[in-house]
Amino acid sequence: MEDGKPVWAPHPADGFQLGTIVDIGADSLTIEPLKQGQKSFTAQINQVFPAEDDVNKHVEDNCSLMYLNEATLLNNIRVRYSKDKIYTFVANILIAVNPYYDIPKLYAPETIKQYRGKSLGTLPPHVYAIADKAYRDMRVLKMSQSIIVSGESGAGKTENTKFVLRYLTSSYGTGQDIDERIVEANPLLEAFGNAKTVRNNNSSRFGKFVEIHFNEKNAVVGGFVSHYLLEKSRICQQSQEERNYHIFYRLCAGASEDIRTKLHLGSPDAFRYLNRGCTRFFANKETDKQILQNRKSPEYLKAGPLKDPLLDDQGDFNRMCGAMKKIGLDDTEKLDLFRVVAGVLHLGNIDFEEAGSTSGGCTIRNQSSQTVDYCADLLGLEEQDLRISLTSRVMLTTAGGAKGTVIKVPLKVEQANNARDALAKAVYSRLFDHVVTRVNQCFPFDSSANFIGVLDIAGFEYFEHNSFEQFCINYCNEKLQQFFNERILKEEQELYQKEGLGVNEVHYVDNQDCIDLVEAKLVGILDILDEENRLPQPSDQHFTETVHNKHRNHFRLTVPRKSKLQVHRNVRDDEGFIVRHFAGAVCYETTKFVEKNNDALHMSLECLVSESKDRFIRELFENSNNTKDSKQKAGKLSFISVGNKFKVRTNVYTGSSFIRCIKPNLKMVSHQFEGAQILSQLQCSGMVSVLDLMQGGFPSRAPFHELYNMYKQYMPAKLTRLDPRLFCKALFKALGLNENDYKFGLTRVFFRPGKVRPSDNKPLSANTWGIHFLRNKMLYRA
Ligand code: AD9
Ligand code: MG
Repeated sequence: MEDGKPVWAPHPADGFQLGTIVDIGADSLTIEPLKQGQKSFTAQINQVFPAEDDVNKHVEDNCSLMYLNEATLLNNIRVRYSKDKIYTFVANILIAVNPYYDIPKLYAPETIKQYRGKSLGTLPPHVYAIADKAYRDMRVLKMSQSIIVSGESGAGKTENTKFVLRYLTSSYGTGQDIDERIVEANPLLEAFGNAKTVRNNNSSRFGKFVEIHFNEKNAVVGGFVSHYLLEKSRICQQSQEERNYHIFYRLCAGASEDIRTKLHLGSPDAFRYLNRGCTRFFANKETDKQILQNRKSPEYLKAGPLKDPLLDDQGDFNRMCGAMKKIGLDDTEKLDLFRVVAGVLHLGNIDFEEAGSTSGGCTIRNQSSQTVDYCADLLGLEEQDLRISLTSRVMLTTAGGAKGTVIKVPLKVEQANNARDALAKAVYSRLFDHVVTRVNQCFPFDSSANFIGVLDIAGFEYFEHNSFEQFCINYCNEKLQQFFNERILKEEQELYQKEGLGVNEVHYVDNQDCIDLVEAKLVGILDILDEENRLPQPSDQHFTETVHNKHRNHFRLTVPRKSKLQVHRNVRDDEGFIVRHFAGAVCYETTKFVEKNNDALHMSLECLVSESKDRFIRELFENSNNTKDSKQKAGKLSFISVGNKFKVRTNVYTGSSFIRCIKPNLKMVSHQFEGAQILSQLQCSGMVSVLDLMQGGFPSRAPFHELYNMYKQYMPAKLTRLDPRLFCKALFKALGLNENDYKFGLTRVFFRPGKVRPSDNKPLSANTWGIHFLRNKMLYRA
């Protein structure tokens, strides 16, 4: 950072601001902002970064900037975003900023055609460029590829995933039904697995890995979707201003009169599972406020207080039905799905009250009588069986030495509420599993040569209160971060070493210890939790104490009382733990960890549904190993570990590309760039470590043999007799390249960052011209 040259210094809202250094202290700098009328301030030396000469200029590949640091990256993304250029490369990694509006032609069929078969870097950065690279790599290397899409809630992961699927099926499909089905499966999955949250009106509450399979000739033959961890708690309760899964509201809003009558549907606010979390949605709009005030208005009566002005449930219902038809679901199948959805809604309306007798048990309230009828009818159950199963539990007793006697234990009101909710969660999550299975039947394939998989899972989550769901999601992100570190940082450094470049090592935080803390055999948190679930009387408290006891003094684990935040300090040590993740420390409150880790139902409920008169309901439960298990252990609560199902195997991904999605602002609006918050996303996603590596290293490179093949025809015959490495040396001399800007490895040549920047207003030096020339002529990335 030279005297008087502008630098980027921290700014609380924008991330960075331009200034000049006016004084240098021991470990801090005094900065005078360039903006008129602002006061000087001090900043730590390691938070101040050199700025590019022209801060209004932007580049497609961030690596072609002169200075690679978090400030120049943020500025480059900012300038590009202001021009609707939402995609930017950092070498092979694609950064995608959510525009929150449809940019004209960005995803048009013509654009798809343009990107087909083009090398990375020849056209502007785009999600299509990444999709095409994955395809070409698959074809050339004959190896399956994966694209890992990450970012926080609302950053655009699901939308970009859909663009990848659409691109691959329309560019490399066979033009048959199957291509469309792969795309049309999404509205169905989203109807059942997405919901409105405060962060995203269409938030995916499950993770998915979508594979598109190709035959020997590299044409699309089919697809396969795997899903991870549907958020079950949402089925029974939602936070303020959040909703349950879309399907519930859509069905209420869009079903025909005939179906409404059959399923006894009313407005969404008539159902407990829909009307508890979300008090009202009429957020800011004046018109919506007016509608809300006039509770007798036709709009209000039709929509009910749960109508979200931002969502069109009725229109979405029709679109969803269209998608169902396209993927081949007939009316019977459709009605099967709707019947279960309605059954869950009615189940939620069943209320209990204390029984008058001395048994300590409870009964179903009189007012709920009809609801019980509806629910039993829709789920194919005997009404009396449903009543009994919800208010009592079958247990095995060993009392009086009479081993194995089955007794019925009455449930208290609270226990019956829990049983009802557990049944609702089990039925709905099985229904979701079924939807995924059914979707997979829509694009079957006999055999495939390779696939391209796209991973779309929730990014790192950190709320005021964090529970089991956040624990699983963050663990999964920890694994992905490790995979990213290994793929990008470790491999890059190993390559430098192998090629003998003598580049200083870049340190990044290895998070293996954090992963071990969660998944290690026996002592890992997931195994401790499983062990707890197997105890006769498991408790969250005992589980939490075991975690602390087993990992005293673990660098990654600490007690809530040591938190910097008051809200976490209020959590007792036996009610939670803090894990230091790569992206920050998170305090997990362990209440309900044991319950949430168990996918099994009480025996009585399990038997009830698995013996339903309704074939469809029976099948939902037959297909799970749950039933068999619970029958074997009659009377005992069977245990099916949720946490272990969630253990991620990142090493199965072969060749892989990364898309880092960025949410530009919290308001979810277009044209608003909140610098500080974007910077923190870039830091969390590991992009900053990548830049450090690139700044000290050589982000662009080309194998000698490629350069040789490309240029031999232009060179005198004498030169072409040289071996490719010597040939390249001669070529570079001929082009007049500066020796500081590149390095010869054993098999390829590497270029320094910032040396390939074409300039608009300055004539290209021989050196820049030479590299620029090479860059345009060759596939410059290995
Ligand atoms: V979550 O973790 O599932 O809560 P995502 O998946 O990261 O989240 P999503 O893809 O659902 O976010 O994007 C959120 C919203 O942003 C979408 O519903 C769109 O309205 C909007 N969006 C995202 N990407 C684009 C885009 N490329 N163009 C236009 C977009 N709008
Ligand atoms: Mg999503």
